Amino acid sequence: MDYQNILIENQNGVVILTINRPHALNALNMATISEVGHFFELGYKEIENLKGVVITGAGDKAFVAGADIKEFTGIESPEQGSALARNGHVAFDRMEQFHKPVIAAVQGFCLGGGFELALACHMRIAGEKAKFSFPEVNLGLLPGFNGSQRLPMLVGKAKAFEMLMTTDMIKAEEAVRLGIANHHVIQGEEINKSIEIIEKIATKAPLAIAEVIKTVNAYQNKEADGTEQEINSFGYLMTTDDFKEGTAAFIEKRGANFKGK
Ligand code: DAK
Repeated sequence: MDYQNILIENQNGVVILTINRPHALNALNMATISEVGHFFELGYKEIENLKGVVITGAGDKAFVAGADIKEFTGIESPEQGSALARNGHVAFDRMEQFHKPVIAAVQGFCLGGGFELALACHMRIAGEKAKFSFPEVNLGLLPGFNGSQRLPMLVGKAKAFEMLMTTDMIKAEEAVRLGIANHHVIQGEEINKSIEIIEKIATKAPLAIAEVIKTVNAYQNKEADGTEQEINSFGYLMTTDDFKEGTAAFIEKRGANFKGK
């Protein structure tokens, strides 16, 4: 497949997958999510001696500044919204279940859907300018790609509530303290550190690594209603007036006037 929104670079068996939409701070539109999903289903098979994947964003300002807010229009029913969320779940789950290590190299804003992308990776390396936040409630939404379920696994329920409800930004050092990031590094070293970890893992038994990935993921897969709840809540919220107001306010660069409807 010819990718339009992501770059694939093979560095001695380590793939650097770059979300390449710097004009929109690498915001994830649906096409980008499909391309990421395609790479983890089929695209990777073209890489010989694949050791692992580093996911990063183009430029030094943002890893990914969320889902593409300008694409948030035309949703008429909760079912349509939920279907979109489900597509994202499929792509991100495929990445989480990938049999080789997948590491997010986060060099700047890591927001909303971008934070969800990073949380679906097996590990995260934060540059000193990395900033993690879930701003969805500013737009009248909640995370739609399983972030509401993955975040509390790392930080616990109370901190997850705080982050999801206040939208506060978490910096690199605190991200490590909270268990969101594995390491923080000086700016510009995120990819190198990720490659170093993947090269180390590449010296271990590949089947064992694949089983470690399956097993640790099984701990997370609790068949909880939380995931269904998120999908249904997401679909519902996409049809509310507050959601329309939140997205319109962003696009028009003004404050939102929410009505609770
Ligand atoms: N979407 C679209 N464009 C974005 C964007 C985004 N998320 N973030 C930034 N941009 C664009 C800006 O509009 C601007 O474009 P121009 O105006 O130049 O054309 C350009 O990137 C540069 O951004 P700024 O001028 O705003 O840069 P600043 O340094 O001033 O600010 C910022 C950086 C990161 C603080 C700011 O850009 C910002 O607040 N961005 C939005 C953050 C945000 O709210 N992200 C969305 C979170 S909600 C879904 C599933 C999941 C989700 C959605 C749908 N489905 C199943 C459908 C998840 C939702 C989210 O991610």
